[in-house]
Amino acid sequence: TNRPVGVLVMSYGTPKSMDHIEAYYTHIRRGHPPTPEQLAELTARYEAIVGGVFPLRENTDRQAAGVQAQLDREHPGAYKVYQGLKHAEPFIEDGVKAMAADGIREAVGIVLAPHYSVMSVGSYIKRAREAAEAEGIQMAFVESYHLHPKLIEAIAVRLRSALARFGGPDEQRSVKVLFSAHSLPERILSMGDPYVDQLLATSRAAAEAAGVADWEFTWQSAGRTNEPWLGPDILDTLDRLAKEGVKAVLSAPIGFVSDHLEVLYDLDIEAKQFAAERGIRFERIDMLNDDPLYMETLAELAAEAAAGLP
Ligand code: FEC
Repeated sequence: TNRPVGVLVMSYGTPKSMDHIEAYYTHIRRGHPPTPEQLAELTARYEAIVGGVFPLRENTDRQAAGVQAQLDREHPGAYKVYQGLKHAEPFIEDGVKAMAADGIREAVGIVLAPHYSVMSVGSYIKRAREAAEAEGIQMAFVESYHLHPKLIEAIAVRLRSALARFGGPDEQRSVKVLFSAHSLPERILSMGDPYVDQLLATSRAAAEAAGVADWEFTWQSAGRTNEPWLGPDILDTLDRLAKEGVKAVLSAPIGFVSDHLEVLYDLDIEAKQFAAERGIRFERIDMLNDDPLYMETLAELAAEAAAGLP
């Protein structure tokens, strides 16, 4: 039979509307509803960025469509793309059920996050694998793609064009590039998790490709829990850089691929203001969103994973 191979494109998910923030937050907290204060605080952050539209949803939709279009160009009719979200509808399990309803027997899964941690990508894969087993679908997964040459090139292009905003070569040389990613609880270190090493490898490769000599890696968006999270946080890093006399920072949040809350609020509003208070000009590279090089990266990886299916 010539059934297409399913491609489950997985992403974090965002509320459908302002009314859905509580349900979304409760899901992130594994079923524990937020306090009214926590809910109000998160709602205020969304209000600051969205104006009624949740950009992550549109970006994930465009990325899924972009991967389908790229696969259709390379392998007409061979693949059908489905979406599965971690914390919102359509959930990962809904995506797997949709494949089963269409008669899909073989599928690959890929996450819209290039770096593997057992606490991030690992949990998407676990849920998809369990759902696929329940539906009798054979499934293979892309675990990470943090050094894919097209991904690195896409980031390098963004570094170069953002650096040009600061001025000529002399001004650009005085810019500190700050790569960042979502922090995770420190206990991943004792689990032998590849997350930190993969993020540093992406940073190094992208800096080299863009000719950036002066860079650091820092964390962002740590959760507000009692256990320790990976640091230093970007705000602490900015504070230190200000004391060292740095006047210009280019933020490169390579752990993320889309415009969404952790970029549009945590960086563009919170970190930018914090930097300004310390006399630092703070700019950010554009996110990948549905950049053609990124779509090609995902399509190539999906096809490679499919080739490994039994
Ligand atoms: O724009 C949007 O609506 C969604 C933005 C968003 C992205 C995102 C990505 C990652 N997270 C990761 C880990 C955690 C851990 C916790 C956690 C909590 C939140 C909360 C919000 C939120 N995350 Fe998220 N994350 C996004 C949004 N995240 C909102 C809850 C309020 C808050 O703490 O700010 C802590 C959970 C707990 O309480 O136990 C851990 C990781 C990523 C990047 C990889 C990926 O995209 O999957 C890792 C986008």
